[in-house]
Amino acid sequence: MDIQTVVTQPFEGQKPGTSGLRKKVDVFQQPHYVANFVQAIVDALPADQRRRLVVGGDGRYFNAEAIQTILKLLVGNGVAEVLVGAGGILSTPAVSNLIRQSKADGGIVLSASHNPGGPGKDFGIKFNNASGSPAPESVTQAIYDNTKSINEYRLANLPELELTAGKEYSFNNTTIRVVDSVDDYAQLMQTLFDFDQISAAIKSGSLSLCFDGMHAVTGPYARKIFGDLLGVQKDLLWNCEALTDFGGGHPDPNRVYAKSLYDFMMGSEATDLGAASDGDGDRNMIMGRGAFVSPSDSLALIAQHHQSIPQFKSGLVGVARSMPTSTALDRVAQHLNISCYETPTGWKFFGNLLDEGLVRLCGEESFGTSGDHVREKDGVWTVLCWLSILADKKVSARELLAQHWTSFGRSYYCRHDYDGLEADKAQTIMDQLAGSEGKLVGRRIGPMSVAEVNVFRYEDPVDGSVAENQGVRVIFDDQSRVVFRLSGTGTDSATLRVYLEQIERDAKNQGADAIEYNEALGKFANEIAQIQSITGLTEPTVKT
Ligand code: G16
Repeated sequence: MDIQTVVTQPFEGQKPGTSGLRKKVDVFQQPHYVANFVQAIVDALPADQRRRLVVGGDGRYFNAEAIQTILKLLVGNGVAEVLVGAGGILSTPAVSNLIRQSKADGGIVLSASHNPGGPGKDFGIKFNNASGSPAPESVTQAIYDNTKSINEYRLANLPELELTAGKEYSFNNTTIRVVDSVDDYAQLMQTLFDFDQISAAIKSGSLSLCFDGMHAVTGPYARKIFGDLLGVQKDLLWNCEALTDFGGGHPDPNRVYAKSLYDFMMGSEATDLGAASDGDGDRNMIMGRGAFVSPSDSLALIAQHHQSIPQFKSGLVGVARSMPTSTALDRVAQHLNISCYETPTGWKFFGNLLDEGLVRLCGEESFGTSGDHVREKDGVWTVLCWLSILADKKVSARELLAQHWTSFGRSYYCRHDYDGLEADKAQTIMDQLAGSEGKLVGRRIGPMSVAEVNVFRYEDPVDGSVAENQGVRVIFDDQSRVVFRLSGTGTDSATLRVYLEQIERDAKNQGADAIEYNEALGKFANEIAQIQSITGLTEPTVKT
């Protein structure tokens, strides 16, 4: 097999963001673009850590072409073994699992997650390390540095490979094995949950689930796990045919983009549990009959009821949340007398805590939750956690929420996103907020007054690495908060995220809608961040 050394030049801006390199698909379609970036990944790996790699993506438009290029490149670089998902498809948590199970040196994940797919839409590539975790910043920086100086890459002259499960190819020193996209992951789930208990509840009619796959990667996983193994009827597994453009939708499971599921769960036909997952299967939305469960509450309730989940029967040890995620988890952790870590946004920051066994459950406001079984957030797993809790407690999700709020107080939580901002204006907002403590301390809104304003800085307790400038926190005297940060996953203009959290401890005031409850705080946030005067925007683009 011929190996060609291809002369190339660096591309501007191949800098990984919150979760890998995400750009418009036509940027990735430029000649050399994918090969440059993947060669930069390979070059960032020490020679003895290129033995076995996993490759898979969420199946979005351009996945199939990019996979073929990556296989040529990995053969060209002499990687001994490559495991690739059938059709080039693996959900993000399934990649993480396969890396861990096969003791691979890492994996290459093709996804732009919840961003839309199709011509003119988004694409992405990221690298996960040997523990299955998105690469830490030291590695993404090394990859970025390589992209700036790259002048050649090595490509094997392979034919187009048919990626059917079970196929195996040998070229020079490389073996490529095509694995079923779902099987290993489904087996893992069966070791973590009591499938007999859940399926008995489903089959007896005492527990029902409606799942929306949003025409994204989890469709086949949902059909196998919820349908074949747990007995959920086909007509309750919506949009489970994976499509390269996600059916033209926005595969982001929240109240706005999973609106049909939201409306169904608020209606008279609702099931006990409603759930949706995103483009690459790591995000989730959870609803009970007539109740939206915010991701922060979902995380806190999973922690509270961890004894209903076989994986966590031996105890949680510790838990972690990203900084903007609500403090509901902290209160449960305090009650359980376990540690609660606060990390910057980005799943990669949980990796060390999980690897060290300091935490077993993590989550983020951005519709992500997972445990120590993989090193990615995991949508299907979260649904199984909720099915386990409901099957065990035999109480509705709505009732569980109400009980939780009565015991721990309710963090009324929502997020206002201001999309389409010019990057320099977005930065001006952040800069002026960072220096605003003197001006803001003592400002009142209703009964609350600003107690502290700070810029979040994280020092990793395991390796001492430091992440600066991870968002501005405005903290009130009753622990309510407004957090500001810039999104790191967009592909064109900047997005300012404003996270609103008000803690209501009085049970009789805990039944309101979170978006409405936080309206005044959202206006206050717009004013103190001077969003209107700097950008002209009086209202956020999206409220979730
Ligand atoms: C990615 C990361 C998440 C993070 C989210 C935040 O999610 O994996 O850990 O919370 O980005 O996005 P942003 O920077 O836009 O606020 P995903 O699902 O896009 O991979």
